[in-house]
Amino acid sequence: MNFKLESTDPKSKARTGTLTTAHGEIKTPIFMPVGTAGTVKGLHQHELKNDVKAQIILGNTYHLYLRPGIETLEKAGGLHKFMNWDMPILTDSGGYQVYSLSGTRKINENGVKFQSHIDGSSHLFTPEYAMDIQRSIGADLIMAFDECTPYPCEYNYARRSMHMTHRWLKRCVDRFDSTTPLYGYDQTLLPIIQGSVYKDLRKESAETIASFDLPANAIGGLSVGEPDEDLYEMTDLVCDYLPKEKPRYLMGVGTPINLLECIALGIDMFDCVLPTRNARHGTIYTQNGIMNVKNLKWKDDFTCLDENGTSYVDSTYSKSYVRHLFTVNEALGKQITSIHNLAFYLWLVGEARTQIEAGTFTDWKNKMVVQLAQKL
Ligand code: PRF
Repeated sequence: MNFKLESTDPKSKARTGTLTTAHGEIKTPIFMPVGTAGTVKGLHQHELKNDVKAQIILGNTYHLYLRPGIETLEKAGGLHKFMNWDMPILTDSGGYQVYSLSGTRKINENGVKFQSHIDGSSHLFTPEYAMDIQRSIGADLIMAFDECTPYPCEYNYARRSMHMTHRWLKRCVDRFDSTTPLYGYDQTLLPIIQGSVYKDLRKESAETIASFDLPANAIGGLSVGEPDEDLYEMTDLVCDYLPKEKPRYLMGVGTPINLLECIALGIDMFDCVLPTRNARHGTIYTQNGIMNVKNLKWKDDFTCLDENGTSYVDSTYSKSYVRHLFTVNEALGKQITSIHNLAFYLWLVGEARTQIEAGTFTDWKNKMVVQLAQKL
């Protein structure tokens, strides 16, 4: 992996760059659609590529390990081949899904023992095993095994957990360095900063993670229920301790407004289930605000779904028709809104990039943030 910083905004810490992986280039800032179980729910790979204009997608170790399982993934020749996606992939380590999905789980220094949310079977993830599984999946970018603390979180728990995440990182690096990729192309390991909403812990974690000198850095433990002010304050704080010439990935963030504010703080990469999850519930994001397509208000509105939309679904289908599809619970409704929301997120980060390059990002961002907060 290689990252080239290209331009910086004069009035904020926003930047643009190009990240090069074995499966192609990623122009930053970028949003990564979430494809948990080897699919971005409801979308064909060709729609992701041509309509959404995704440059990289995310997969989850936890889900792929449970189903189809690492044996099948290895036989397929890795996740890229299995799902027929030849562009970059990043996998999360399971260090988050285990906490948010599995029922009973036991965390200790060795790792996390958990029960599958599918059949209740028992499993153990250790930092070493999380590396081995991600070698089998074969993503271009893979994540260290961490503990994402909940919110709120007591100071002493957050401190102890953060130190364990740092020790786990050392074990991840050792395992990663002593193994080789299975499919003939390079993989890159990203470490994760924790520390909850405590400034001294965030500073210590950012300094520790930076000292590992890996090619890119990630920020975890945010967007877990804390106020937006805390999200921005912690993001701003840790970015000051991270090297400028390496990409920064803010995990699990967020709303369109969160993306713009965090781009302004120096973040290069994002992922979040919001655009796809909300799409399936009929909520779409537009430049003029948030809209619930199920609302009675749209019953006989035959204007196109989004007049400023960048994807073909926006001009092809009317608000009335999409509302109808949700009313009768047809799958096409969710597919249309999912394509719309992802295309909107990719447009948003692409436009942010254009504005940063033009030196006009901050004024544009401030205007967009007001528009995005409206309800249609
Ligand atoms: N750790 C990991 N994955 C994550 C997070 C984290 O802290 C978050 C935080 N919102 C999202 N995804 N491994």
